Amino acid sequence: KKTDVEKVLDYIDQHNLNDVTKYQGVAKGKNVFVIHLESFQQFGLGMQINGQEVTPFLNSLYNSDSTIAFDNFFNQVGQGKTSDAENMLETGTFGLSSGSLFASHGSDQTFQAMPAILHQSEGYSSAVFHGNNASFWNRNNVYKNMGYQYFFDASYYDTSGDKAMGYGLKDKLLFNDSIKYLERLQQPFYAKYITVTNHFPYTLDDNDKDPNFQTTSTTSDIVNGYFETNHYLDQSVREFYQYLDKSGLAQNSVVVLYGDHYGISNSENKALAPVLNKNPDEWTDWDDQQLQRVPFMINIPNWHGGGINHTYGGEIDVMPTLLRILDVDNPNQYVNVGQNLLDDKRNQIVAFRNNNWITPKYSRVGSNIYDNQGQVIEKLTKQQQAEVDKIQDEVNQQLNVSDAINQKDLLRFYTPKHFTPINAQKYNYANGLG
Ligand code: GP9
Ligand code: MN
Repeated sequence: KKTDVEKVLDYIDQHNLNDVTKYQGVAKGKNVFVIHLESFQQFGLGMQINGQEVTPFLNSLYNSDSTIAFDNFFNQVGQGKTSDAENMLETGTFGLSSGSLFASHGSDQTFQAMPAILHQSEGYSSAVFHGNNASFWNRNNVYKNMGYQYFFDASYYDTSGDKAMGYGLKDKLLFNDSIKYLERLQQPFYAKYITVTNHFPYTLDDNDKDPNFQTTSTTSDIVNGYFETNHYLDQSVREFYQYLDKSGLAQNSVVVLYGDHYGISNSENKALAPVLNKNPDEWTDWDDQQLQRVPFMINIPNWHGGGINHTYGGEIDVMPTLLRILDVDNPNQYVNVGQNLLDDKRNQIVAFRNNNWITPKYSRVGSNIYDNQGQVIEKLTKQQQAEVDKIQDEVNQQLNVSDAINQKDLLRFYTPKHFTPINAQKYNYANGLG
């Protein structure tokens, strides 16, 4: 009888891809910036409102040949929202089927996460910059178990007066006021920036609004506000890139940008549909699923050879992908349930936390199976039924293996050959010394 760990390792052996792909090592040894674009969905990219691009800078990154971009990349978060996205990107496992893994397990979970892997295998230092309190989503405890050396939370910035909004320091200030800490980090570093301004209910102080950007005039303040905070977020990232260029950091860095989950919930569909040139009366839950796309971009300044990759994938696939573009040794020794986005042997099955899924051919939303044009397939042929059943099995297995790892904290019993288990006591974020 196999132990739980053996079953997990068997799954990973047959599910992980280990081909050397086109971009293997393309960013080896570079500083890694991870920019978490809060609540930013793919449909914002390329959108024009009243003749103005909503996110001109992100559009330029997306279309640049210095960027490997994805247009069928989906968020796969559960109730843990931002914290589920962080968990997927840095541990290669899903959040929980309910609640937040960070909150319920994070304080004493055994992680073998990206900051620790990159530090031990490639000598990276690591930091998170986030304008909210350290205890939100239990991050101050989780990050120590992930091996983050530094966590520059709200206590490191001046958040007085109108400098903070909603969940913390406004994004333009986060990128600017964190520079004095970033410049102290030993290179190469892995630095994650978690933005907050583009967060429900998407309000902006008047003096943060761009007078040249005229947002939509739908019946929903949420929808109208969303494009304003999208635009603000875009300006924040542009200003950060100006710093990267001026400081020379752009030369030896790779910038990973991703949207963490949807921003507009389907309660606003009536107002959103016309903005997307859709008829609100024809909107189905297939359309809702289509909007679960979020941007994922790997931008390497002054490098050429990128392009838009149409593979179907999601947040669970980011870790195996980054391990390869950074050329980390023997990437398959690190437990994750994803598949390298750059490997064309991928099964292109995107599992959602609620057991729904999407592939290039079909998608399942609740009790409906849709074709890729959004038509419900009322009567599946035997052949289609067999295909759909196989996809569902893959989805259930991927989620079950992930839940076994997290619910039973199985990494206590498996340590990669050259990995030293993390000792959380080593980290003290209060005075910023790792
Ligand atoms: C909280 C911020 C927002 O610090 O990350 O989190 P979310 O509400 O998206 O989970
Ligand atoms: Mn979020």
